[in-house]
Amino acid sequence: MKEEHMGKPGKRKIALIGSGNIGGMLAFFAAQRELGDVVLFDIVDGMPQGKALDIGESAAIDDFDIKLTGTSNYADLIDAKIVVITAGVPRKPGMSRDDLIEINSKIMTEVAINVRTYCPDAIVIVVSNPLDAMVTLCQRITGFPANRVMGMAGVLDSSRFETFLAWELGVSVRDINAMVLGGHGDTMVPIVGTANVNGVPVMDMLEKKYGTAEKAKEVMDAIVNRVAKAGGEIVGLLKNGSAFSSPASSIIEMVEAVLHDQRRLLPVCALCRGEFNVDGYYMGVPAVIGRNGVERIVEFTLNDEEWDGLKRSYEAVKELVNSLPNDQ
Ligand code: TXD
Repeated sequence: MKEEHMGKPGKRKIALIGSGNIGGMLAFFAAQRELGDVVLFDIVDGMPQGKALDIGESAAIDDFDIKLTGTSNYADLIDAKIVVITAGVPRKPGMSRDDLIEINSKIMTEVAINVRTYCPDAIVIVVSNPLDAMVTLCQRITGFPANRVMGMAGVLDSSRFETFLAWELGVSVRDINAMVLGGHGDTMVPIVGTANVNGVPVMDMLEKKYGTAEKAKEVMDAIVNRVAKAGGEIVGLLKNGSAFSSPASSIIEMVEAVLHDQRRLLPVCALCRGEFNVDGYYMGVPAVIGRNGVERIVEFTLNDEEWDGLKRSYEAVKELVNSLPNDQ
């Protein structure tokens, strides 16, 4: 069954594989921004069709004019310009992202084979957890050049970091610039040294607020710790699923960077070939994102603590990726 909701045909196609919480939200955001025609894919019969219809029925109010399709047939994704993969199982309370590796590897394998067949020229953004392993698997199976396969995690983790900093400092989140690098797991590395409020170092502001460098560091350590556990905090509250609004916003930022060739400098999960001393593995690093996907990875100077953190995170990513089931 295929449900097509007509708008102006012939726009570029955005394929969303997985139409659950994140996929549905993504379709809505993409439609509202008229980023292209949206195809929602899922294996659950009727669900992607229902979501396509529901979102399509808001077009008259929200004033967008694109084609939305819901399907369980991979052939409907043919020649998509960009593919976002959220297919998989989310965490339940108490689970780590890594606990999902076995089940989500099976799903990713099936998805990647179909992406290779039906969307051979697409830029692919992987979202399913455990992120670093799922991106690796997707790139291996599709055989696409690494610049066309990347993962979303850093944009979300950085947004969480910026939000907590804004709350702590009592300033607009708009003025905060901060990045989280490394793997998308407990070892992720919020980069403190370069975190700033419109150029003013965050640590200077914390020191002014609390009087001593020690107390400022204590406060920052608590924020860093909350960032690393922020996904789990939401899983614990929702009890039945994981974060989906902020992940969808984060993905849209990357999709727009690609479709509009914006050359945004974003923290994304990209294949490193020596950058940050990471060789042959996917990990969260700053990269310029444009029409070719990952245009280039940007290295910069880290302090000793950040280097140590990144090294630890790299070890964890290696262990995770090397544990990918062999039969995939
Ligand atoms: O920062 C990040 N990268 C993340 C990742 C932030 C939040 C959530 N993150 C992960 O994204 C999460 O751990 C999951 O692995 C994915 C998707 O999260 P979502 O919240 O959207 O999960 P849902 O609502 O369960 O949706 C997943 C959908 C669901 O509708 C299934 O029917 C579908 O995936 N699914 C499949 N689709 C296509 N093909 C296959 N084989 C398949 N199996 C399940």
